[in-house]
Amino acid sequence: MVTFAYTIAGSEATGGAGFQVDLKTFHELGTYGMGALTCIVSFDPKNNWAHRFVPVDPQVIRDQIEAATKAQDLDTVKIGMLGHPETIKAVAESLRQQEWRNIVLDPVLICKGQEPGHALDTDNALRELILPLATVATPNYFEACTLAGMDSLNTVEDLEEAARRISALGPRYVVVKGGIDFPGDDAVDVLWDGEQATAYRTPKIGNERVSGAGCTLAAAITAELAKGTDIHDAVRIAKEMVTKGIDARVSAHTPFDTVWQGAYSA
Ligand code: PXL
Repeated sequence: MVTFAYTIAGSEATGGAGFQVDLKTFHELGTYGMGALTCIVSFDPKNNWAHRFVPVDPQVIRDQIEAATKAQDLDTVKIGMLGHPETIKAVAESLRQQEWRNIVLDPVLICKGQEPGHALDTDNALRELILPLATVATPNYFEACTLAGMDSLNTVEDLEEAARRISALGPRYVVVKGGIDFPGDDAVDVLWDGEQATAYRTPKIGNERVSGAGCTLAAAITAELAKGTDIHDAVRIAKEMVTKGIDARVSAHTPFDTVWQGAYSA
């Protein structure tokens, strides 16, 4: 039987992040990927690869979600970049049309190239309308600080505290990704499962950001949860996939290398 994994996310035209990464990850983990586009990001090579951002019309987002959810009985969805308050309203409304077993929110907050005023509205709308619907949230260092109201995360206990605080805003499970901003030699992710925290550690691979790592992690958790994998195993598998994908990263003319999802099964 085929397992479906669904994403509601933005296109990043170079293939390094967003919707493209979600579909590649879903496929790599043996699920049938489907999705709705929320926005189109085209980096500008003439301007330091700055983000050019175009939101998709909210009605077109509703239409896409209607088409997919009527075509298949979907129960697991990943939410990636939304980027605009009207987008967030449309997605929240569409999500409330049916029951979901898993709503995995990668709380992509600000994106370079967006206006700060806009970003604040977007952050607030995400916190108010989407976070309470999520069953899993996967904030990175910056997003965890913002959502948890903490200035910095310096210890594993800080990662746990941030995860607990974000869980209180809605999602039962929270994975805080320490990434390269977290001090030390390890890339540390902490899962709060509502009762206890589990830390997942791998040695950092270099000290440069790799594009698509966060998208890959959240999409892999989504695919695994869709297949019925327990959250602890889902996070472990997802981290393994990201680690292999960073090890085998693809370089580009953009400022960042990107994760190679195909390295997982290769
Ligand atoms: O990595 C965050 C992200 C998610 N989705 C889209 C993006 C980016 C970053 O560039 O463009 C569409």
